[in-house]
Amino acid sequence: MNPTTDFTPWPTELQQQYRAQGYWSDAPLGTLLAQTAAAAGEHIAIIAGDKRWSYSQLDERANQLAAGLLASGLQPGTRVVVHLPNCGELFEILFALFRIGVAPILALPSHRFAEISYFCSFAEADAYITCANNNGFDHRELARQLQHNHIIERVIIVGDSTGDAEEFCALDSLYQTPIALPNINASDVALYQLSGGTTGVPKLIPRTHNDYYYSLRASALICELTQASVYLAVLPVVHNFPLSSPGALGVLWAGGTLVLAENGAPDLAFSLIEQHQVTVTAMVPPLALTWLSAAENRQKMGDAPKLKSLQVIQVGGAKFCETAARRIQPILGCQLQQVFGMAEGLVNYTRLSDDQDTTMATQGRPISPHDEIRIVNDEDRPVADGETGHLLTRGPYTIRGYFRAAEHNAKAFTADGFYRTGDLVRMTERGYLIVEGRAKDQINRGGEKIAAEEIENCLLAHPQVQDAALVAMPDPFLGERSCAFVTLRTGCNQQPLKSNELIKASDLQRFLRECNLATFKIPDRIEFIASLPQTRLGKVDKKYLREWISEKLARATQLKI
Ligand code: AMP
Ligand code: DBH
Repeated sequence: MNPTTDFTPWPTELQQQYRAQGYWSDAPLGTLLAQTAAAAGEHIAIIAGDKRWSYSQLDERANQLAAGLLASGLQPGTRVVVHLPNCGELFEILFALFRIGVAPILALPSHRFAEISYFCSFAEADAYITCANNNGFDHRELARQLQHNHIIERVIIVGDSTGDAEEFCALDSLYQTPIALPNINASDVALYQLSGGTTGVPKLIPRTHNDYYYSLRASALICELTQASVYLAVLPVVHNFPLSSPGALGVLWAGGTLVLAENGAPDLAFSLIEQHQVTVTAMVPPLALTWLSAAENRQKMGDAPKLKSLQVIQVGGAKFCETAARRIQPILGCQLQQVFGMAEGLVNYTRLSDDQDTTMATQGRPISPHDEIRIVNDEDRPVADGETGHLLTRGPYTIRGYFRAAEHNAKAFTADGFYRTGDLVRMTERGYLIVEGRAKDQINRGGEKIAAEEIENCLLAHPQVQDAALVAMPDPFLGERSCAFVTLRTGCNQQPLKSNELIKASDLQRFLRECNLATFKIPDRIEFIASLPQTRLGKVDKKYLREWISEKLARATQLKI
């Protein structure tokens, strides 16, 4: 543990203020479940497929697992990588870890060897907790590779670990008689979220018990969750949005029911909504578009989905265009709530009592009266009221620094602790934010964030690639897709590689796939060019590249019409 770079604390004075204001309650996240279990033990906490957990069962299983994890040698103060799809066991694991003071690094189900091996080694994780298989991907094989390369020793498998008895530990074998658990300091890191980032490698976001608990509790209140709420998780539930805004943890705090879906496919989701009388769900804009057209099609066929119970659909992760936003209520029969958040902290919501125009045309306002918002120009000076500028923020649940990233932190935070979100926003007179664009070097592919530099570095590892620049190109469904501009080494351009082979976009895409990256990061399109255009300052002119590709796509669309 290196306290100076692992975690950047809030200034002492502010810590005291956040406590005095009641934001930080000094209750560790493990107590969230104990409290609801004490109040409504028999109420159903989680439904996943044909499995059910009541609050007392979940609480008991978390305690048994906490005992087993400690007995197996995990030490408080350490970290583990958790790599799981939406399943009930995930919550037994999370609460067990919160209760023993071991912080999970929440990898996305789409992450592959490149990302997972990096998290394990960079964070010096003590275990990799995963499942056997998900979506046709063999997680045990990934685990074997990690062990084989001495990246991790201890692997814990949820579900079928047969045949691997010696290398892997079955989660099932870890449930033991509960024991007294260590005292947890709520100012310590509870979990690590991952940043969509802009740098060569994803950044780890340390979230403390105090700040995360506040953000999910306040979110649950804003979203008016109660014991009667039934929340359907269709996005990967480890992501900050469906985990805490108010998400799975918010609904468990409120004593409602969490229904886990493997994905958001309309047929599956619509039938879960009807079956479990779901009241609220959260999704990214492309999924909302998919639901809209699926519902319209089914209505035309006289087979309208039965969504009566659904009161609220939250949409966030990327900008939801106003025309689509206005279709939610008429077609799906429920209210829209826009959510503009970030795993680093700040979350904005339109409120359920807001007027139509605010809900349709803004991305909401911050959770907390003590979220500080600054909108500044390129020189860090405040813009005039209502003008667009860079969004900077600090507050009771926004981090002050990434994990072990001193150099990056110096750029990502101002000297007085504001996080530079990289978003371009303007504020309405009533304090609501409208996202107008982005200054960070990132592609937002329908809510999935791609750091340009990470992919450019991978492309540069190809022997024929001289230089590469990844930019966003417009897409009617995802909002943005990624396009890589590539220059080839002298002599490679259009030259046969081997016998009579030309280097093609698909070769580079295959090369990237072989780098074992999450699939959403593979560029959707590759353009070979003679040289990358430069700005007067000698940087790659990405604005020019974005405009170039977007005009090319527009011309192609016109030709088709
Ligand atoms: P991350 O830092 O990876 O958690 O991603 C958070 C980023 O997602 C934000 O800084 C925005 O760029 C983007 N984002 C999230 N929600 C919205 C939204 N409702 N509208 C526009 N952009 C969003
Ligand atoms: O995109 C995000 O990261 C996000 C979106 C909505 C988020 O972290 C959140 C709400 O909490």
